[in-house]
Amino acid sequence: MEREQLNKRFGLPGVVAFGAGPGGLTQATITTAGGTATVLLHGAHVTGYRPTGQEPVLWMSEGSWFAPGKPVRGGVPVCFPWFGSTGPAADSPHHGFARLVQWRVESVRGDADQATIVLTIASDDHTRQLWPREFELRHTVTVGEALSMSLDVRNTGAEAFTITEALHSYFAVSDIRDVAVTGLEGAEYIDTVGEATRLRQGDGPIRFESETDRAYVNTGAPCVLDDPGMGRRITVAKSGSLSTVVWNPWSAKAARMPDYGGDEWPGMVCIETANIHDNAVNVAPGEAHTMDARIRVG
Ligand code: TA6
Repeated sequence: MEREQLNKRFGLPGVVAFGAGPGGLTQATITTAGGTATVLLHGAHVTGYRPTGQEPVLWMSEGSWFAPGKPVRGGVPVCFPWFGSTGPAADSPHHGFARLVQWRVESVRGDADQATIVLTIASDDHTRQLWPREFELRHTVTVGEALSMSLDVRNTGAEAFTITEALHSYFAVSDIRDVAVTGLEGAEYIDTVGEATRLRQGDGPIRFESETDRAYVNTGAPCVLDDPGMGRRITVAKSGSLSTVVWNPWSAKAARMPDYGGDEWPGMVCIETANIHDNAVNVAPGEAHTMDARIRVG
């Protein structure tokens, strides 16, 4: 649907407007008293969130691609129907296809205090080639005092299916070497730097001294990102999610990524709301599953 039609049908004057975003991709800009956010129809990708009076909460690489069929490096990629390289084929797209396709606007609602956009995709000939299952996927993004995201999958086919998924949130930080993540104390995790190893988080916070790529499992706990350099704490709460991924590529891996500016790695950390590994989700025909993330400063 063209932007003019989107504004006519879904625009909320002064609150939700559709326009050309980076790379000319259609983007919803959501402006409320509590904060602003931007969401691409490409991948239903939240590219920015800035609470009023605060620095941007989400990180975006200067080297990110913004093109149909390409992943965006930053914001909140939607990883579905698989996480990482666990797709059905050797050439399955990393982190699934949901972040690579154009989503449709289903609805917009709200007011100057809080606004919600609902985006959706469903199985079609393209997705069936990648994953022979029937589904509807709905991403509900609410902006106000917090950024709330709700990823709802419904099995519209006759066969049960199992998914892994993530809201792969990239957070802006002063310097990765000075931040700490709490909330995962005592949780079991799979360290995927080098050979995958199962370990257990001690009773202290997660601190970062090198490439870090950990999938914490069987935990519904909220996380707190403590960033003294920016003088803020960011809380990542969740429901319907039993995995949390914590990632920073560090310098060497960052330098190898074509869509990641080489010297940007100190400025970000991913805290991803997920269901992966032990926490893969089985959805019976006609059933649905919802995973929620709620991000706020403080
Ligand atoms: O969430 C961590 C991770 O799985 C890392 O291993 C790294 O691959 C990252 O996701 C980014 O993946 P992408 O496909 O977006 O480059």
